[in-house]
Amino acid sequence: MVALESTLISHGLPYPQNLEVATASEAAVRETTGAVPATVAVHDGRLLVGLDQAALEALATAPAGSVRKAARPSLAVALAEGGWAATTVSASMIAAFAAGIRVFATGGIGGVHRGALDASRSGAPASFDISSDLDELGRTPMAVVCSGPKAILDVAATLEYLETRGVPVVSVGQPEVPGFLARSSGIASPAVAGDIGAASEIVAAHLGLGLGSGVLVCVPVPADVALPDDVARDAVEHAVADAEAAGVVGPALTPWLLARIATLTEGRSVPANTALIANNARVAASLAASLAGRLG
Ligand code: PSU
Ligand code: MN
Repeated sequence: MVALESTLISHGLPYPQNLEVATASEAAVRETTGAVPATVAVHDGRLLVGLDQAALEALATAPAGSVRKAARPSLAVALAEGGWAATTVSASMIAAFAAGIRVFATGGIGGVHRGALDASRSGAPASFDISSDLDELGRTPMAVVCSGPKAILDVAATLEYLETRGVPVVSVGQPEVPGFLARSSGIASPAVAGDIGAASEIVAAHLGLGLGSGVLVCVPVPADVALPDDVARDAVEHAVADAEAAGVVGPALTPWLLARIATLTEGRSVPANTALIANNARVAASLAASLAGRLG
């Protein structure tokens, strides 16, 4: 089984690309013989692990603002209030782990936002905005396949936080941590695996230790759709400055930045984002296949 999240459907990408990528990710998992996808969401008080096509469509086409974003701290509210909620990495990990799933795929994880730890250039105080995705990785023992922390973040601080919380970060096929929409973040990866087989050895060893934490497996965006490093960096710098000027904070910040980057790159970020998500689902399925029968 490979779990998939739903916030990227409802909050991360525009329609119809969000529905296309949700469908393509499920299909990408099924390319591996025996692998089964399970997209996670909340509906009318129930935590769903596995959505049918009608549910994916409901999430993808819901009017803006009508679907909650459920993370570890907001999951109870989402369950109690009814209706649809999309689950972030943290809430999806909770649900998937409870269902016995040990491999999960997303686009880019949340992390330490820029300006979380120190005052910004414009004088705004430190926001302390650190995604609950990071603590979830520190406490839920499963493999999370992504294309690195989202480039909108303070990637170096995010990696330090993961180290503190005991989360191995393994980049596949390159010495640098992937840069989400770009191939490289420019930061050396704490650990490197030559291929998925080598990554699965590390995942099996880590989960076998019973330390309680998860492991982050980072796969770069496919080269044919990757944004050039400088284009990605420029768009991120501008988007972060614009968010600060617009006063966007809290759970709204990540969706706002992703939408702003799409505008600033004249839509070029969207094919990169959708391709990396489906590719990560494909990689997660082959990781799950090589782990099958090896985890307790
Ligand atoms: N990856 C993407 N697009 C997204 C997200 C991840 O390619 O929209 C979502 C994930 O659900 C992640 C969330 O858990 O953004 C992080 O939000 P926050 O920074 O508010 O914790
Ligand atoms: Mn946050």
